[in-house]
Amino acid sequence: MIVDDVHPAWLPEAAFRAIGLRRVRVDGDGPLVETVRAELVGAGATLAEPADLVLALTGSLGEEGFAITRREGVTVVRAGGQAGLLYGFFEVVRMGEAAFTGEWAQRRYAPAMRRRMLDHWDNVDVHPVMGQVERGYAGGSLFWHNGVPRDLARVRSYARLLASVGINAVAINNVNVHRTEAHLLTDRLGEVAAVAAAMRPYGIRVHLSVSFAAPVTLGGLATADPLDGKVRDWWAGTTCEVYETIPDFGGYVVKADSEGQPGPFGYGRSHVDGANMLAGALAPFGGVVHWRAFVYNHRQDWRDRSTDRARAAYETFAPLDGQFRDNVVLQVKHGPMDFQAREPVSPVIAAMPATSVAVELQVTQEYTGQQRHACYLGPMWSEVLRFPLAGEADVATLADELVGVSNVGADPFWTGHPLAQSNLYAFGRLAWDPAADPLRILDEWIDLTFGPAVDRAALHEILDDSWQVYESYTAPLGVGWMVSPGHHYGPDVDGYEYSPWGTYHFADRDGIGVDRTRATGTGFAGQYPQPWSQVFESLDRCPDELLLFFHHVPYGHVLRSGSTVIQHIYDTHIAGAERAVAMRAAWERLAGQVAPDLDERVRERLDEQVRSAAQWRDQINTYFLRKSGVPDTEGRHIYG
Ligand code: BDP
Repeated sequence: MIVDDVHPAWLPEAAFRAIGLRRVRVDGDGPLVETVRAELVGAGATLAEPADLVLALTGSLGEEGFAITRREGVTVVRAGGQAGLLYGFFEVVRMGEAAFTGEWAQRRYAPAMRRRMLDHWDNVDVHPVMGQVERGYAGGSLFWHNGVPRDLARVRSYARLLASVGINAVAINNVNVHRTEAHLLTDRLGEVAAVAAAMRPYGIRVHLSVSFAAPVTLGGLATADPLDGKVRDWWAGTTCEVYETIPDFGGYVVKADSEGQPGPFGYGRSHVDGANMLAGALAPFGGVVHWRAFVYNHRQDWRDRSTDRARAAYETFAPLDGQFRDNVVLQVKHGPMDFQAREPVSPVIAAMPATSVAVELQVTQEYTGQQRHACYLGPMWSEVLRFPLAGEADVATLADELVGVSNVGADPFWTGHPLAQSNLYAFGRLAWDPAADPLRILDEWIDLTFGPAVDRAALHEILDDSWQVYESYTAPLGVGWMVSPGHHYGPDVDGYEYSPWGTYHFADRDGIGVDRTRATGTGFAGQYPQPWSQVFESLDRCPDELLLFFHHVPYGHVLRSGSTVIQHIYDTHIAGAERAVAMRAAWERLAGQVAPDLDERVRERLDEQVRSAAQWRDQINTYFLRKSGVPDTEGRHIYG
């Protein structure tokens, strides 16, 4: 076990107590099997007979699957591959004493998604605007400090945490590839190799974000045109060197033609041309390219239906289905806009049946309180993954992979807000099993992190519906945005209203919302398969929580809940801010049950959440009182 100065997260020594008391046997060889042996010894277990716990490489359970059974007083974990054995070991950790109690028939486990990946938006240098980690709320980068690599002990501990929840891939640098970071592909490749070496014992493959313009900026060529022979040769040669240095390198992540990043459009080529060219360079080595679908015009004005940002990804990619090489994975954000607290599921996920699709979630809380607000995202992700987007097929079935933007940094608690560790945990667990109940996952996390004696009810009271609480005091009914431009923290109702980013609420004195219907609006609703196209199109059938995403309505419009839009805004914002106060009070009940430094950190964050929620309430309610002129039916004081 690795001991360093950071919080052990969900793997404190106590979590290994049951295993530490046992005699164990490990059958099999290989580097990950060695990791399992080292873990067992580190936990205090003895490698001796007769064993209480046997972990064996055998059978045909796939590379990552495993089975656990207990008969005649012996717990047996069987796995087909080394990674499966490692995951089986961590399952025994999660089970605790229950793994060694009673007798039970075989239980089989296998991941639903073949790749369960975290993307870091880390920079090597401290970027003048975005800082060390773009949208990072957990201190500096895990990998670099002031432009140079950090000590890798931390990275190894991180890999261990990730493996314990089944994550098997990490992209280590920002999708916006700045000048210094571009060099990770070539002359700074040694730094990538060092990170890969630290993560390898835990079965995690390292991927790299690359710039589409690299042949020009790094290779000195005159063009990065994907159909140019010299460009193709450059990528082939460069990729070959990458694999000579890192034989198990995962592949490239590419943000192209998006928010200022270069891409194939710059050369009059399509995204198939661009992605397939990189895929061709990676294919001989078994690598993949994660090609992001986050492509839209961020310098637009709202002229007509064609400029709706929500439509952009589908318009660019749906016509290309079936044309990508096998080792291209189209990486699609879960919603059509950009990680708002509430969005409909992206229709692109159903539009690419002949393409590998990764659904991208944002574990880092850019738009959900920036790890200053407690906001457990498991329920949101579960809703996304279980959404029956195409007939019987839900999003988890349509997706081949799950990718999350990491919320981890150099912070001693890993995630800034210690309770945000639950999001990292839930991401891994849901990627493994998207049908898992997010509140059970939370319970598991509480148990491992805080031990069985903690006041679980208090933690559940704070976290269970914290996503809905956050939603209730921020932008209403799916309309999104209303955050301060640039850093995206705190309210600014019109901050993005008159800007070129395609992010509007269209509130005026009569009503609010974006008309995305086919009948009178942008037509975005028409990108969905049935029945969703009709459901979203219909004012009566559209779910309340997405109403303003799809419709522009008067303030007096009556929701399915029976309330009017304006009254809903007042009620939810007042109730949401009250809930933030109640969350803080619930934490008080944990006094003395958690470590003082963690307690202090959480208190400081909850104070800020209470302040910020009140600010949101006051600004949103005042804004809509002034715009609409409609008073609160309860006669409550609305600030301003
Ligand atoms: C947005 C972030 C921006 C990222 C972008 C992306 O504000 O910093 O670069 O997503 O996903 O949410 O590429």
